[in-house]
Amino acid sequence: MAVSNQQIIAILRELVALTILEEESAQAFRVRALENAIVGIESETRHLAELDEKEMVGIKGVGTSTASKIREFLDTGSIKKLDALRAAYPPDFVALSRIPGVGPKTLKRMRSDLNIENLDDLKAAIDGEKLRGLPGLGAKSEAKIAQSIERLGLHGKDRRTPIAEAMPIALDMVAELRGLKTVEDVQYCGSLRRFSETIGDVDIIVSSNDASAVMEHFVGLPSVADVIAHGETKSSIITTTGLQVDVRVVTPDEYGAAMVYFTGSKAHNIKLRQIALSRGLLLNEYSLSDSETGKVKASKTEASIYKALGLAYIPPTMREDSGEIEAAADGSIPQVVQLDDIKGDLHFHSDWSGDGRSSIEDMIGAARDRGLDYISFTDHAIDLAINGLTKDQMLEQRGLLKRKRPRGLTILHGTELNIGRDGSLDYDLDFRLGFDWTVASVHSSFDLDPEVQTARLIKAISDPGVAAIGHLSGRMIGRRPGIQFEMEPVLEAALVTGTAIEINGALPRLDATVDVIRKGREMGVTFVISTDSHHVSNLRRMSYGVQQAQRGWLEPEQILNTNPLDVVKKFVKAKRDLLT
Ligand code: DGT
Ligand code: CA
Ligand code: CA
Ligand code: ZN
Repeated sequence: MAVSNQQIIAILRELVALTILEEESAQAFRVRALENAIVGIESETRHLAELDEKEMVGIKGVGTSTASKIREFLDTGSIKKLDALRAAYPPDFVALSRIPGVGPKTLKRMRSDLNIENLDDLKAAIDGEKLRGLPGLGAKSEAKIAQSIERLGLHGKDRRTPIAEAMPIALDMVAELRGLKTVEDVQYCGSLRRFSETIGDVDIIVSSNDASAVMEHFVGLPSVADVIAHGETKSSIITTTGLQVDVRVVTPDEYGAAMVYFTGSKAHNIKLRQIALSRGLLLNEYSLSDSETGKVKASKTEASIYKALGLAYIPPTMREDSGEIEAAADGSIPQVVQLDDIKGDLHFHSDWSGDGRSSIEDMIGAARDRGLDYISFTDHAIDLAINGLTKDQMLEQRGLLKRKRPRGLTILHGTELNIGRDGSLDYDLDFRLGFDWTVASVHSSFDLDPEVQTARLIKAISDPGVAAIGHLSGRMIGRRPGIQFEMEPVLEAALVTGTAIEINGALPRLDATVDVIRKGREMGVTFVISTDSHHVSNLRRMSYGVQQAQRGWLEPEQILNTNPLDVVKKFVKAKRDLLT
């Protein structure tokens, strides 16, 4: 099967990460060239595999050197330069570059002066107070690096992969396997299907009567770096990015039972098996059967298995043994939000924002394609360096949007405000009240004390010109821990002022966190699920936001944008009436 653009982007991303190490700078010319190429290819609708080098160079951002590397990859399955870089910088060493405070120059020094090759070496150097002796570092930066390691939960061999890195790889492999003629169905399972923030390994289940063909194809995929096991019905590989993927092939008859088993969680499975035993049944990865006669009661679909166990169906995102089985048994399990319930998107950028990458027209087209009833453009407000819009630009945009009347789609004019260090906001209150919708977010000062952050958030929440708080913690999973704040007072303030808390569907964010959603659900806080799209390809994040909401057991009634537009407008007005 042809190499997909997504696979090429993955390879280029790896090249970027390794080139930064080699050049000792993220600003180096070669790094920028590769990054520009990635941006261009992300917007490209043609298959690169079908283009020659000249046509590739025609894509915005793609230079001749990158084009020839892509061609080399397509022709030979590898790139000599990349192979050399991989040899020079093994995955354990590259992993160190993800630690905040460890730049490429520091990393090189650590290696040359202290022989640091992996996390264990680095920890030993920190314990021995050796880092502080390196040029440019001191006791303070040593402590900061130690804290980053602690907060990110990077523990040597059991390194976990952020969902944002694992998901595209899994989706790609699922698509590859689905393309095989003998494959009836494919599903990624395990922690990824439960939508965990970090993934140990990816587990893929394939329904097919021709296991060996599936195995053969799988271990030969271009993103495979190492084959750990290649069996008749199961194989394990390591991808070029260092992620393990297990694939198992089952017959169509066993598919449902296998999905239940390999989706887990383990604790959920153990409880299911106990329920089965109490009913004289046996549950394993092949079927649910009568423990005495062996007669199969259910196996083809997950739904049939839950039903035969006397349980309501439990969505994968809820299978954590946190009360869902008991709730499914007594009929009290919440009917959590589904993608179909969502009517609009209220956090949406265009290329008027410095970091936006699609035009207003293209973003409107994408929203219509998704069948949304309403959107609110929320380009960045002035205080965000480089990216933000002046008052005049905002007014110009408002006028322009007023003239657009796409059929079936209502366009609101909003903005994404920046919550300053002290909770202050962009523009003045009158100007803020001129928008139809506003989302206010933290984009700076991540390291303040929790009391200060709490007061900061509450101040922003108390502003009548703020309809919602965007990506509440500001975290980037696996890269930045996000602000620390006291959850209850913040949620309480949102509740009493009538301010929505966003569930941001960008995979690196998934913010609000599950803890916040569960607590807010209990308290009766209103949430809004948003994509924070900066490009037409980002609209798929709505499904990720929905899955995050499901993990918090959230029902559509508590989510603002499951409602028609007039309810959204009333929500904004009610807060303004209350506070002005
Ligand atoms: P991960 O990979 O660490 O992010 O987490 P999972 O949940 O994907 O765990 P993994 O890959 O070890 O196993 C996939 C699923 O297989 C797991 O969620 C439940 C099932 N499973 C694995 N080992 C056991 C076991 O010993 N007992 C039971 N009942 N289920 C298991
Ligand atoms: Ca797994
Ligand atoms: Ca596994
Ligand atoms: Zn945004």
